[in-house]
Amino acid sequence: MRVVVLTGAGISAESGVPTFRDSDGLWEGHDPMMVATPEAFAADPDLVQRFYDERRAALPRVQPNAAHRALARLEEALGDDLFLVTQNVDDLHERGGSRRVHHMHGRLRAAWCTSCDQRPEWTGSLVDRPGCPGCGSPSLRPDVVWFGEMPHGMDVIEQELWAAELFVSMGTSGAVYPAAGFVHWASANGARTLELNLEPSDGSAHFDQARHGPATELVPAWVD
Ligand code: BJW
Repeated sequence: MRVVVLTGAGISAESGVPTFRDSDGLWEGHDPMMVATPEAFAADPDLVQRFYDERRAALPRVQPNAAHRALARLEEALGDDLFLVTQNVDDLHERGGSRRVHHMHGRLRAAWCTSCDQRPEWTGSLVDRPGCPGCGSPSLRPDVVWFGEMPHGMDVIEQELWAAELFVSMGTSGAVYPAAGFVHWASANGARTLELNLEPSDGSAHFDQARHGPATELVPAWVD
């Protein structure tokens, strides 16, 4: 059976990674949603870089949880019949054992040179921003997808959704498109759809089935 799994911030919440919309936390007095925009980067690049530097620096302090590990077991069982697409920019799926992860909103550990279009890994040596290792330009930015930008690999995602027999969305509020619309793309082609989330998401009513609770309980129970 061809399965597409979409994950969001809720799957990493129990690892200690803050979600976007249920945290009351401001970052240095800013709403994180206002920082994760091209406009914020144009207005104050240092502030936005610091936001991502801090999140990147926090990665080694968080560990994959039972939900990430369950999805790695699912990949073992289904092989190429599983397509795992995440909105998360952390690396917890990979560290949980998943080998093929499609990061539609980019990765914290990657940089993007807007001058030469290379995407080097954002290693420790890039923290001081010496410039792009390819062309030397200072135009490196985090390789993440902000509002108004095109998510990565939409063509591949669309193909997978059309071919899916089962679509499962987990740990996402359903507030951000195009990911929030995947349930419609999958069900239009006859896939069954399932939501696993702490609470009903904005799109809950569009799924054939929904189960609500913490990801570390729901995801292993569904996989195993
Ligand atoms: C738990 C839990 C636990 C907690 N267990 N669960 C209509 C159609 C198409 C587009 C638009 C549209 N209207 C507006 C747009 C444009 C816009 C958009 O969607 N705006 C909305 C605000 C309305 N979208 C875009 O601009 C996107 N690009 C685009 O549309 O290009 C054109 C295009 C059109 C058509 C096809 C293709 C392309 C780009 C969106 C980029 C989003 N970027 C961010 C930042 C990434 C970098 C970074 O991390 O800093 O992505 S914003 C932020 O939101 C981040 C997330 O990936 C994303 C989604 O958040 P997520 O993961 O759902 O987290 P939360 O916090 O919202 O929810 C967590 C959930 O977990 C909650 O429900 C909790 O209950 C649950 N939870 N603990 C289980 N323990």
